[in-house]
Amino acid sequence: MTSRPVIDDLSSFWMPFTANRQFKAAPRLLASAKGMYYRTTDGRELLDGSAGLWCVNAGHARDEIVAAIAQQAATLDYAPPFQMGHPLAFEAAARVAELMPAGLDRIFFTNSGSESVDTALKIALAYHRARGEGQRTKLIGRERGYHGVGFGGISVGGIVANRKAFSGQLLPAVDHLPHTHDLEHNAFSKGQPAFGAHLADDLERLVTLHDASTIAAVIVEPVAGSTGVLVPPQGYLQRLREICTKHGILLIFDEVITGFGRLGKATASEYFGVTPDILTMAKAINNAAVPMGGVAASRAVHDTIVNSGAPGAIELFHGYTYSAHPLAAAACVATLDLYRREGLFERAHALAPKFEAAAHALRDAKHVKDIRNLGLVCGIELESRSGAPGARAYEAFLKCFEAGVLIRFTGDILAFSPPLIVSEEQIERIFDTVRNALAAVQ
Ligand code: PXG
Ligand code: PLP
Repeated sequence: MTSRPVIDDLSSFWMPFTANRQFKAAPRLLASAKGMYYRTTDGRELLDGSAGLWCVNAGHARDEIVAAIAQQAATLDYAPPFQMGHPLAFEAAARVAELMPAGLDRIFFTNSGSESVDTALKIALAYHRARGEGQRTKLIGRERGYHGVGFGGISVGGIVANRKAFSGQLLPAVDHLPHTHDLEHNAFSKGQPAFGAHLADDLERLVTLHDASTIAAVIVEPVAGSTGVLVPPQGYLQRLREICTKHGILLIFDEVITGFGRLGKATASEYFGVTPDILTMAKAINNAAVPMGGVAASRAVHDTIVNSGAPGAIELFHGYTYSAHPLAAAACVATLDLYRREGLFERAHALAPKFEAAAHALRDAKHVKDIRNLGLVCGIELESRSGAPGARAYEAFLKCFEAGVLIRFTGDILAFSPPLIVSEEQIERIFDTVRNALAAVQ
């Protein structure tokens, strides 16, 4: 395979969420990918333990998806989505709707998780306004929540590093629930931790403080991904749902990571048996082959907004140039076909016990403070090195990279979310590599 010469000067590209100076002093560049593996520009093979960035659930460069995109690019490269349409947009929406929890079958397309979150928050406000409750404007997020990087997303999000530089201009009417991470009670939980359902009751406190009549929506990740794989305590999501319903507050599940098989079901909502009013998605919606995201709204939410407009009027003043982009829609339909044909959600479900056992076998590995998992996602939290938070996980990540395994880290937490096509041997290799890496870091 011919590859282009690697450019010497990496300075033009301002890299996202990256230590630019450190990276450019010792770059890690990917040249190609197939199935479970990346290949680096210096020709080394990398086993993908993170599905790219939690998104390539069917494995890389799948022939069916590649062909669908190529054919679409040659047939209809672009179609305006405002007051115009193309058939694949409607097909993709119908196919996504089939996988959503019952009733959430109205799909708005975006190009990323961040856009999905901002779209969902706007839909929540528009819904209450259309019902004549326009004073319901407050949005409730959660500490340690990640909802992308739009101003809406960082406002409801709960990650201080993503907020502090912009803190003077965050959305004004926002409050936060406490996070559910509790190692004192729940360290080394397999699956859902037993302790912490009561933390959902904090929503009642916020309702008492603000009054329900001012609160539009609560947004949470069913399983928090970016802040280090925080699995919800047993009963917690059910409790949140009950409190939202009781007070007429919309519940939004941000399923950008959990959607499309990560937990062994189409959605976390299905996995936990808790149905939100609005659900955000992105990433694995089309195997990350072309940027795409979406928002699933309940019929009630959709119909309230759409039926409130005057005939001929645009009902929701919101949308993106690339909403339902033909290439993204083609990749989406091909991806959902592949998930179904290969039974990849069921495969993830079947592999989960093996994955759990392989992860928890690292309980006695050096530096390990906690291991937590659900479906095909796992977090391993390390003791931080005194005076250098994050350094240990970064060095472990580098050691794994050198040993040919790609993992993800955030702070001092290692995160694992392999493509759903991962084999048992590859699962063993990922965690063996991590064990060795941890033994080798200070
Ligand atoms: N919501 C959730 C729950 C996410 O996980 C987003 C929104 C934003 O999606 P976009 O497509 O705008 O990035 C995400 C994205 C990490 C990591 O380090 C996680 C994400 C993105 C990048 C890095 O774990 N999740
Ligand atoms: N900025 C300008 C000047 C634009 O014209 C547009 C779209 O037409 C946008 C931003 C928004 O771009 P997008 O629709 O791709 O989000």
